[in-house]
Amino acid sequence: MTDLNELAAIVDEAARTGTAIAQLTDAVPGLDPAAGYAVQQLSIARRLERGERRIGVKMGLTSRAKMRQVGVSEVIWGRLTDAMRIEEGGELSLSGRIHPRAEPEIAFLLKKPLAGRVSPAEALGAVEAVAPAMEVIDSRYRNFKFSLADVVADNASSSGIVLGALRPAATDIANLGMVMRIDGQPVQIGSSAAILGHPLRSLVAAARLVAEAGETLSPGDIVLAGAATEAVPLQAGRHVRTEIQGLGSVAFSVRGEQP
Ligand code: 0L1
Ligand code: MG
Repeated sequence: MTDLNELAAIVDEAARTGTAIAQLTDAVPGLDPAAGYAVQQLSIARRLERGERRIGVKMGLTSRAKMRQVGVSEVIWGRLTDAMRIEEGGELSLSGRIHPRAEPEIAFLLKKPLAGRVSPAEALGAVEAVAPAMEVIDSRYRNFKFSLADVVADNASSSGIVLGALRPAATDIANLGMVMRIDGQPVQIGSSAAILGHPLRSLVAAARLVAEAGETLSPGDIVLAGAATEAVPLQAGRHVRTEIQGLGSVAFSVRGEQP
């Protein structure tokens, strides 16, 4: 029988030390997505035991561009902790990261609990504010290659999040132009409509998926809605900035000298 605790220790250690590992499914071909979520939960529990604090959840693979990029075609979710926060305008350290990529996102800040099957209107009623955001993903698997169960076990590749200024929840986020630039050059251009047709649908899906795991989204939680475009590899010394029409911008620099 597979020891899920052992698998959780493997992905946790890979994330903690920035060490690439083989896919868990190479050794455990029968690992399914449900077991992957169990591994994720156990690996995050290890982070919480080390003193990290849960701050919300991320939704992953919420756009066709993302699904195409990694060859997995299901929306997934992962857990966010305070150790993943990058200060707006601050620096991302490459230390402890393997092959990080950035992607443009929209974030929700919640003011009410949310869980289970909810309508978009109910989901919106739980939102305190929205913000431009970027996620830094860093699959712990060699060459960013994984199956659905692998990526779920690896906390949906989460590694860092940066949030811009909060905007009122009533801001229309249905179809906002998004441009991500590296050193001023556009590297990804998209629309918030690429996020499941409307980013609010991602919050609806988050409420359903956390409830399936016996959890609730809580007041004060951040929910990253998922990327509108493909993710872009990061290198030392680069400046990364995303502008979202009507929402403002969010930026960070990657620490170090340009190669
Ligand atoms: O946030 C995301 O969409 C990432 C989900 C995991 C797949 C990947 O590593 O790109
Ligand atoms: Mg993402």
